Amino acid sequence: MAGVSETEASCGWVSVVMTVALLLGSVYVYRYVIKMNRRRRWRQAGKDVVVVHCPSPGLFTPCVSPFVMKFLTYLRLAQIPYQLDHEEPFGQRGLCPWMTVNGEGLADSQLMIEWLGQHFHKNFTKRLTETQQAVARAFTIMIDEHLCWCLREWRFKVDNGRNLVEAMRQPWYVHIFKYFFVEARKQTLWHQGMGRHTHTQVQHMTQMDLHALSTYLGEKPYLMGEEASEVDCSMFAFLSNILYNYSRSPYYTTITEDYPNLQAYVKRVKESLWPDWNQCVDQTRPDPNFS
Ligand SMILES: N[C@@H](CCC(=O)N[C@@H](CS)C(=O)NCC(=O)O)C(=O)O
Repeated sequence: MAGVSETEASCGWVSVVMTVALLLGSVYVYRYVIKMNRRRRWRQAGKDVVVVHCPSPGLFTPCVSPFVMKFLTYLRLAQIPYQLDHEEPFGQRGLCPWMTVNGEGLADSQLMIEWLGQHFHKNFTKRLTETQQAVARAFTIMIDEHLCWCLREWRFKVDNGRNLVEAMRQPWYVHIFKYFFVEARKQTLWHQGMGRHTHTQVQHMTQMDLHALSTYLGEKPYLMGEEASEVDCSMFAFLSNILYNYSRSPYYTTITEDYPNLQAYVKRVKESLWPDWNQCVDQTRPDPNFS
């Protein structure tokens, strides 16, 4: 009798394992089919139409990610047609934004801008002198690779992601996962290095970056002179991020009180490249006339 029960028991386990394997397999196939369908749709966007993969719009900016804003601003500057996809905001390399163009995927705002610049012959930095090109390059790296981490330090270490969550429409479960997300971002800050400094030190570094931008911009309409170039896409993206999505940070106060030329710059770029700003932000925000 005992032998029969053991056989029955092992048959039971086998069925459980097979059912679980079948379920997991079905989920995998289902997800694969969905993924392939999305790619087919993106390929059908049209020749040379850029599909930008990014999160849904924020409440105050068309996207809370400054790198997405940088990329979208470039597409507008270069007048390259694009479509938005919010279903797969992170690409194969786990980076956001990424793009699909003519069926090919590419990630990293800077690499994408350089690729599109060559493909569409839209390189605005090229018309600058060699020295100006070097300055534009240095400012781009300062913004994307230094200022970016300084701002993240406030966002995650000081503010614990509160201002970020306020800038997006949130399904209820986001508040449960926020803690883990913020802790993971603090780890990233630590590994990058910025998270090892005191907030006072980071605040000083941020002020220096903003001061450098304000000084070099001076009275010019754009960072490199009379016309906008690629570096303005980074600059506009990060400064507008501070003004709209870091409203409780000391950096918001720095710009609005100490650097009126940076504030005027954001207004100018926004008016010229984002006249439809209010239609691009999440329409559920409390005040649609917020500017
Ligand atoms: N160098 C990249 C940076 C992009 C980036 O850091 N994006 C963030 C969102 S704003 C991201 O993808 N984070 C994913 C992660 O840190 O794992 C670019 O220029 O696009």
